[in-house]
Amino acid sequence: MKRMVQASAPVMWMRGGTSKGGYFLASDLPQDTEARDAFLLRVMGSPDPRQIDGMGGADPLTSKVGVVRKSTREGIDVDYLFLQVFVDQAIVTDAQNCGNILAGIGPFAIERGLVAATGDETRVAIFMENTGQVAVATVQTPGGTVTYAGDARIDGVPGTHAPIPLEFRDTAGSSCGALLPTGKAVDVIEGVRCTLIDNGMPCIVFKAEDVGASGYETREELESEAFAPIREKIEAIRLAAGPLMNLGDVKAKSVPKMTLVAPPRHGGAVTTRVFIPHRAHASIGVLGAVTAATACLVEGSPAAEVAVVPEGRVKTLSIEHPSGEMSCVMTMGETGEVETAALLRTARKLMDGVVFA
Ligand code: NQM
Repeated sequence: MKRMVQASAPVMWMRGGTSKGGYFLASDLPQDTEARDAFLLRVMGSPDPRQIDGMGGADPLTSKVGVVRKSTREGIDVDYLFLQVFVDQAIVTDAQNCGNILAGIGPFAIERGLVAATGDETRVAIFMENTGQVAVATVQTPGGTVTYAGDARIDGVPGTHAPIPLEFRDTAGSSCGALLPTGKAVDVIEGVRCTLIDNGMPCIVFKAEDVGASGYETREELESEAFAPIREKIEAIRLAAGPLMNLGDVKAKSVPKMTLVAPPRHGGAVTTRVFIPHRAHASIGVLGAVTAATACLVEGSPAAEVAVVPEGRVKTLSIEHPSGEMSCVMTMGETGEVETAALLRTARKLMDGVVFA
């Protein structure tokens, strides 16, 4: 019997960092996962490469959903579940987190009355349900109201907006069970030296030159016909590495992300180009950047070989990407592990209303 799809739901559409998507209260979505996913596919217009019959922007970076509820956990304000709605396949997955959509969660939670503003700034503690970890976002709330206007600039987004600093702690092994799920700095897969790593996002990090790329390509070049043989090689590495990373068969999964690294060109720590995993990222994901920065700190890894890493217990690693850079402030623990990571994002409310499936 064909199931009925829920007809509509209240939603806020927001840009979070360099991504965009629908922000829902958990109570406004179907509680049954299958019904929820059927609703969200209709909302986004998937599967269809153009998402012409829905809200999605025909790009994985604009086909995203944040589901938010008030938390019952000690010291936590809200719980956030991230859902990636595939563009050209009927798949909705919670198998990855998203630090860009995370940037909109604090403002959304305050706007919906789940969190009270506490003065000019409001700190929102967010439990990330996908990986069971906590992030703290600081939202500008002058006069007790969220403001999106400000002077902060992030690469990949035109103009300036209110700053939303994000802090992460203990993100190692978020989905793979350990920072280095194979226990090694280097695994050779399909003849390529790779680091299988997860500091908030499962990633495979390897030198661009080892797959025949420069590492300085534009997004268009990475997605061009001429690059197809390299993309095939990269996908072969991904499929072989998935089970080694405790992720099982990753054929229909959006992780691990494939991170090509090369020496920095603009005074940063490292240059990156990322496949997420089949489209090329226009910049880099937030937890993807934290993980790439962490790879630069793993002794003997391909990333460490090309990176320029600053001294000190607190290090700012500028991760260069196709539309600029993302600065990750990493605090190291006593034994050289990454204890916390912090970075700057912005977000903007685009519409608040009702979406129809
Ligand atoms: O890594 C895209 C994005 C992301 C993920 C992706 C992200 C993160 O830019 O935390 O933000 O890697 O699929 O939204």
